[in-house]
Amino acid sequence: MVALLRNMLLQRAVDTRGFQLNRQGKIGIAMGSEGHEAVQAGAGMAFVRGKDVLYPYYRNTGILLACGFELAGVFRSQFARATDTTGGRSIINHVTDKAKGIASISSIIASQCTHAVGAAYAIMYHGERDRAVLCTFGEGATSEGEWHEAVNFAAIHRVPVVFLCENNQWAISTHISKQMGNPNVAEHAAGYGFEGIRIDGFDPVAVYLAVKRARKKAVSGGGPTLVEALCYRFLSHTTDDDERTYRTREEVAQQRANDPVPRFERRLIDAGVLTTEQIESMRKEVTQLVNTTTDIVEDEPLPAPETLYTNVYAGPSEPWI
Ligand SMILES: Cc1ncc(C[n+]2csc(CCOP(=O)(O)OP(=O)(O)O)c2C)c(N)n1
Repeated sequence: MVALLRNMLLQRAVDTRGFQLNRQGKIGIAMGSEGHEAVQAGAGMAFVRGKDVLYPYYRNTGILLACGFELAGVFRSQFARATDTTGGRSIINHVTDKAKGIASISSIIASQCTHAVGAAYAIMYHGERDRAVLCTFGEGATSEGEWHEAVNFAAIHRVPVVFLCENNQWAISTHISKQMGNPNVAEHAAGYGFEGIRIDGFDPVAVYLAVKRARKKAVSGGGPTLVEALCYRFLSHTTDDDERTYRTREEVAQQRANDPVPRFERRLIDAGVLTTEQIESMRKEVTQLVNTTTDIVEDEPLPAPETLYTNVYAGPSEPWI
């Protein structure tokens, strides 16, 4: 419970810093995940380090951190430094860490779903029993053909994958009502013949338990599960977007009233797990960590101009799985 809260506080501190750095003109763009903290902390905790493979999407800093990705790596990507896992050549958050089972993020919405299913098929093909793939995406991704191809293939071949939909109701300015005829994403799984469940994405424990159960099913040959976690994006899609142009202040305020971070803090205080003072000192600790890390990474070198064409064309490569 304490680790879940720490991850949630860290996500929020990273988010806040990203938006500040962008406004200071230090980074090109920032993508906030405020409102997704509980989904990401819970799902990350269900991920088994050293075994599982994560196919994340761009709004997943929290899951990356919860799966063991280095905090400095997040800022190396934001600052586009040479030390970044892509050598400072990708758009922010498109990091990767093969040793930790964190696959590279693809900007093409839903393309990670086919990649994830391919990786899960490889795990099955090699007869590996206690490994699963966690594949995350927003509800907007479910309108893409590639999403349907991925879930269909996964269902037919019963591959060990957990699909986690972070349903925040908005795909940039497109509301879910303009995205699908049936706004219950979990129910879409039934059409493909596998289980879909809908959970409260503002509750990290509910997410942890659902993803953990789906993982257990996946590794024991039970095939995929679609976990739909209901959450909300409190900030703009990115710093290049202005959410005030397409949604009402009332709607945002209503969702804010249910903010997963203070809600989980209150739960831990009420249960006697932590005191208000302990939470405050944890908040200070993560903020300090973010400040120090930002300073260190900012001083790291930018990619050298002569590396401009490095990794542009595929060379010899090793398979992920
Ligand atoms: C195939 C494709 N179409 C459109 C885009 C542009 N785009 C980037 S993010 C985004 C919204 C996706 O929304 P959703 O999947 O709900 O995730 P969220 O950002 O809300 O977490 C779109 C349309 C893209 N990157 N790829």
